[in-house]
Formats: sequence, C-alpha cells, structure tokens
Amino acid sequence: MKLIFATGNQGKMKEIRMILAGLSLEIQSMKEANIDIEIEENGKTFEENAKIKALAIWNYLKEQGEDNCIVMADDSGLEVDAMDKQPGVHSARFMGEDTSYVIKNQAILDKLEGLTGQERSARFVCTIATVYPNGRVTSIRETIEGEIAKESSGENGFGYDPIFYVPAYGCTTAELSLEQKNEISHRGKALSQARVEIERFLQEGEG
Ligand code: ITT
Repeated sequence: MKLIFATGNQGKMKEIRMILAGLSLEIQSMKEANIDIEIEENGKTFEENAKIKALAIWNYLKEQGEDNCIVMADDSGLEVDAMDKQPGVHSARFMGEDTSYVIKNQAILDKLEGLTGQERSARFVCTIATVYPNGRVTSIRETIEGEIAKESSGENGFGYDPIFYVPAYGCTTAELSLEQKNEISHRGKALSQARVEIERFLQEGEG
C-alpha cells in the first residue's frame, strides 16, 4: 500500500519523511507520484484546507483507478497574536507566494518593532488530514507556542523558522536540528499521532 503526501513543499516533505520513516508503506510526495494538479485552498481554517488538499488527491487517484492509497495532507501556518493571528491560513500566500522568506520575515519583525516579551507571542499550527482507501477522513491539529524573535537567526528548516523563537530552547526553530524540531514542533506532534493512527489501520484494516 502507498501513502501519498499531498504537498508540494519540500521543507515539509523532509520533516514528514523522518517522522513517518519505518512504516510498512511506500511514502511518496506528489512529485514522486507524478501528480501535478492545482488545488485551490479556499478553506477558512487549517482543518478545511488540509481536508481539501487530501480529498483532491484522493479523488484524483480514484479517477485514475488507484483505490488502495492513503492520502495525507498538511495545512499549517504561523499565528502572530500582535497581528490578529495573521498570517495564519494565509502563511504561504502572505505578501505573495513568490516573495522570499527573507522579505516576509523582515516584514513581521518590522510590524512587531518595539513590542517585548508576551507581546511577541506566536504559534505554529499544523493540521494533518488523512483519507483512507474507503474514503474515511480524519484530522489532527497540534501547535507549538513561541515568540517572534528580535531578529532572524538560523539556517535550518524553512519558511518562518528563522523568526520563530522557542523560549525553552533559547533559539529559533531554524537553529534546531531536524530531529530536535520534529520532537517539539506542531508538525512533529501532529504527525506522530497520525503515525499511530496509520499503524493501527495497517494492523486492523478498516473494519
Ligand atoms: P502545500 O500546500 O503544498 O503543502 P504550502 O507551503 O503551500 O505547501 P501551506 O498552505 O500549509 O503549505 O502553508 C504553510 C506555510 O506556513 C508554509 O509555506 C510556511 O510559510 C509556514 N509554515 C508552516 N509550517 C512551518 C514550519 O514548520 N516552519 C516554518 N514555516 C512554516
């Protein structure tokens, strides 16, 4: 059986592969599965968008006669409290999809200029939607709380990691190794639960 992960984001895919490693399933990204379809993420919540992505690919595969796949999708983003929880579900599109994260991150640092401590609170949110071969859909949401750093720092990860400061670790998520980030992150926590769900499915079937 195959697990197709409905994402075009290579940064996510790297984390996903590490967390789901060792499952007795072949894990493929959309690219590896040769799926190149545009999905309109027009949901208002992370949950809605994760389901839209996973179901779009599940339906596409069904049309192609592939009916023995599990499809998973991740919808995630950064909520900055001082910005009314923006960019939120618009995190990838914030200031334009093609704008570099150096520019997006600097814009957030500028907006929070002069704020200190709890005024800089923020969180990453991740929702994982899973569609099983019989069409059953599940969804798991997890978060990691932190603050917007005073300045950009670190080379690891992707997206907003260089400005997401984790007080307990005294650094940004871009300064953590992949292993460390996966242990504490929104995606790491949500996917670890999804992994348990998949293991149960593989043992028990859909019954
Ligand atoms: P797919 O929809 O193809 O999966 P995407 O990048 O468009 O890729 P989303 O719509 O879920 O994915 O947007 C998530 C954005 O939130 C992502 O592009 C980053 O900007 C940000 N983000 C999510 N998780 C992150 C993380 O762990 N570290 C840094 N930024 C993150």
